[in-house]
Amino acid sequence: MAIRTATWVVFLLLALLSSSGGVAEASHQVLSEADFFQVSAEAAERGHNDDALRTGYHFQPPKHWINDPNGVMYYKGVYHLFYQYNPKGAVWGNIVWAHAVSTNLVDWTMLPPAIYPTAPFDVNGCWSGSATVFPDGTPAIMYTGIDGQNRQVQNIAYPKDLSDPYLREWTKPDYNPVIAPGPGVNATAFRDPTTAWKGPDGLWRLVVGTKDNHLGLAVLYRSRDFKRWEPAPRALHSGDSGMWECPDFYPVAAHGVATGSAGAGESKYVLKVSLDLTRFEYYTVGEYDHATDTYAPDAGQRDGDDGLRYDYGNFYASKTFLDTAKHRRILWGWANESDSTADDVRKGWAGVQAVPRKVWLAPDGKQLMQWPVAEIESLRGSNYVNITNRLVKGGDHFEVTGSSPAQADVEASFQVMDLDKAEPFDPAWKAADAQTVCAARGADAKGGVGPFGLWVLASDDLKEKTAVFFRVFKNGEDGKHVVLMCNDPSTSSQADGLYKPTFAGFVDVDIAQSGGKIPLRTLIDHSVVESFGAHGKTCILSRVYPTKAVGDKAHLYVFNNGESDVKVNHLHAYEMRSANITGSVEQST
Ligand SMILES: *[C@@H]1O[C@H](CO)[C@@H](O)[C@H](O)[C@H]1NC(C)=O
Ligand SMILES: *[C@@H]1O[C@H](CO)[C@@H](O)[C@H](O)[C@H]1NC(C)=O
Ligand SMILES: *[C@@H]1O[C@H](CO)[C@@H](O)[C@H](O)[C@H]1NC(C)=O
Ligand SMILES: *[C@H]1O[C@@H](CO)[C@H](O)[C@@H](O)[C@@H]1NC(C)=O
Repeated sequence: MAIRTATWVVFLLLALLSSSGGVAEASHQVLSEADFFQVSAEAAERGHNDDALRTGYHFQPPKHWINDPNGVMYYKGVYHLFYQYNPKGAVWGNIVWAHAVSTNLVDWTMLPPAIYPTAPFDVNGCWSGSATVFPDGTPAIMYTGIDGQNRQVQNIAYPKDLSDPYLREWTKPDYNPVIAPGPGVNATAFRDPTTAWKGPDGLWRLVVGTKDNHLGLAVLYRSRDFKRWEPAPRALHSGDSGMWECPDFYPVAAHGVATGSAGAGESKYVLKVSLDLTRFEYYTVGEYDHATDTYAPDAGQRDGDDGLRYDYGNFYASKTFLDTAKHRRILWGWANESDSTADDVRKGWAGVQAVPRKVWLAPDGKQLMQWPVAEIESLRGSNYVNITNRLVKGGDHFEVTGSSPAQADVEASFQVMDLDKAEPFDPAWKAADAQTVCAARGADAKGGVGPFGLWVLASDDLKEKTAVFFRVFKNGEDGKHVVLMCNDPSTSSQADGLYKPTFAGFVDVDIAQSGGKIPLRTLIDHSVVESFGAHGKTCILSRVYPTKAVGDKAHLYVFNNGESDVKVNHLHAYEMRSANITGSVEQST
């Protein structure tokens, strides 16, 4: 849950709206409709084309602010996505659980909010949480309520009508909260309960994120009846990285085989936490000791900011669930905007969800793999381009014409022709340095092997373009190549006031062994560039706001700014149809 934004949002809004009483109070800043339309009209005059930046197949409601995905689950043939939502404006505040359902993870029916403040235990907000599906197939939701004293407490909600596959209405028992912050627990840093799992002793367990000074903690609670919860004597895990939000804990097996709940006795587990301080997430792969109810990352796993990320870009507060229909684990994650709060207020919307991704353990057991769920491919249109075996000499680029690249799915495989041209890798570079290395050598900075890859959402004069690319280095110590994947949005827009960080991650592949080949898939969706390197080993989502490269004015190119030639073994660029979004988010009264 993104609470840190609250205060500065208020200041910005106050600055923005010198006029009427658009801002109520600190934790409930809302724009009145009148203010909203005034801001929108000014925007139109200044020539903004905000609607052209809305996504066609990345989940987003018609308007207003969204953040964390919540309570994701599969129930009776229906996928449920709940998400943090402000029903009154495009800034954080008034948080409820909005709700959408789908039978294919692509097309969505919007429903009125499922969980919203009604009782003393959530009167100041219904923040993030998770669904647990019991062995008899019925679900429950645990979420963080902000109570009358602004304490974060954990509440339970049950479906009112189990025969409704859409689970539109939820009941909150009077015995809430079921978990209140005990002695020694910081009541304003105690949130985001996980999906529960049953241990060999028959007790239910779940984890809540918290902190003790700078120590982030995943604290464990146990229950026999899902109603009375007792704190365990020790945390599941902890780390010196500040507040842990949105913990997610689940078993994984190799080869993408779906696994059950965290209690299923699998050998490997994943613990993911979202770091409130840096606004990044990391995960480790490790082992769960049922006897002590503690988790330990495997040797070699980096437990901290230098750790593995689902996504090295704009991706936060993520949450997985087990899709029992298709025996896979699916990951949802929130991508916030990279424009200013004033822009968001003007646009009337802020925040999207990344495409749902299947996650599984890599064969070497050292990291996860991710791939957009196959259902997304049903949106590929009849308009597509195929390129095979095309050589791109150092310094060259070419345009990929024939598809509609503002809303596209591009799959390519590149092959480096001369790996010996790789520049030396500095052994001092750690995983967390990927971004710095890439920022210092942007997409236009010539290299030995690379930068090569795609320019997406590019204008015809190339003044606007977002680069997704690779650079390859050679490690002097072991002679191995090191592959870096980057997203450089520094020239993505000619608009001012945008946040345009370079995002990057190393890709754990042996590129020499694969004959110099490295695959890339990039999903382009107007203001989203979501890329998957090496079949999903390294992923980067970036938000960009082109002013010229919009709609049918957007272009797609392959470029190579390295000394070594690169061959495009193949490239398929598909135009993507828009997802079918129906229903209404509005609360019926
Ligand atoms: C509790 O957490 C809040 C929010 O991060 C922080 O401002 C406060 O200093 C913490 N209180 C204590 C006693 O650590
Ligand atoms: C283009 O590539 C796709 C995917 O490999 C293939 O299914 C299709 O037949 C190809 N089309 C042409 C015209 O080569
Ligand atoms: C979109 O969904 C609605 C409601 O399910 C359905 O009636 C309509 O045919 C769908 N449209 C398309 C283009 O799939
Ligand atoms: C998304 O927005 C940018 C720009 O305002 C911030 O720098 C990020 O911290 C923020 N990310 C999250 C997860 O809140």
